[in-house]
Amino acid sequence: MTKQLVLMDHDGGVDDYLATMLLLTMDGIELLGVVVTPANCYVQSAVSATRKIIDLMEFSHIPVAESTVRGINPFPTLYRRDSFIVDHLPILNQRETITTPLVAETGQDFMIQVLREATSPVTLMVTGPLTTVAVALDKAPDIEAKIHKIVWMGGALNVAGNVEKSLEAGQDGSAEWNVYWDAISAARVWQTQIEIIMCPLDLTNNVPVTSELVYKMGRQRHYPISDLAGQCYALVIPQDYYFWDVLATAYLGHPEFYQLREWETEIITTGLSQGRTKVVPSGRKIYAMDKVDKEAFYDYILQQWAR
Ligand SMILES: [Ca+2]
Repeated sequence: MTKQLVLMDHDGGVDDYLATMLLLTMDGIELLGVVVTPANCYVQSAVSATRKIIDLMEFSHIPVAESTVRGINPFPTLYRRDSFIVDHLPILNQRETITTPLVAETGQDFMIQVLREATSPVTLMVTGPLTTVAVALDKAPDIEAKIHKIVWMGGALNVAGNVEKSLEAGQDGSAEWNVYWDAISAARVWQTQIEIIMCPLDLTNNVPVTSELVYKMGRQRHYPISDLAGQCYALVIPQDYYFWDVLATAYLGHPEFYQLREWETEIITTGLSQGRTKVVPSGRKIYAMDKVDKEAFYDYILQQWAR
């Protein structure tokens, strides 16, 4: 069986590390590298934590690259500091040195290089804003042909966004954070012919991180990866936390757990709805993950992290 080529682009939130940890357990995937987009994190910490996780999981040949793109609306500091905490977790600091390479090029240049050199089209697994992808496409339009599809956690189609409604900030509450950070770049990707399969808040709102599940991760205590996953979720369980990036990423391992639905959409880039993924007639066709077999998903992640 030939493996599915994947390049991951995450933005350093707690959920992003867990998505990376899940991707690394998938047998049918060949992970070509991990790009860190400086959005829901402090990027030095996020790059460091990512490399330590890859070391811990014994895949230290997989390169990590730091994207230097910029967004428009910064993520809240409260979320971004999680990257600093994760980078300090004891289980990630049992070794003095990091083996997983940090490439010299920027994340956007690394993305171009990986796609150009790939022997067949590559799936982009994006769990943060689409800015690095958009910048890479602007710099090297030829790479579009090398992108098999984009699987993306982002957007809110027929539910409210997760950016708080605020007159002061000029936001009506319809935007999802990964779009809102840089809606112009999301709109840029929307202009391509690339197949987009998104995991919107419409679905993730139904898949919470529950205490019961975090306790179950703890009971798999002989497995360091399950222990790390439980520690990461323990950090964020006081917030209303959902399987965002992890739910999107699990699609690569088990697409049959999901039902997709096609929508016609546009990205709103200005005004009070800046960052909204709006359903409009004759808009850009995308697939959204519409339903998921929750029990199968919960069982899957517990099983994959039992190592
Ligand atoms: Ca993320």
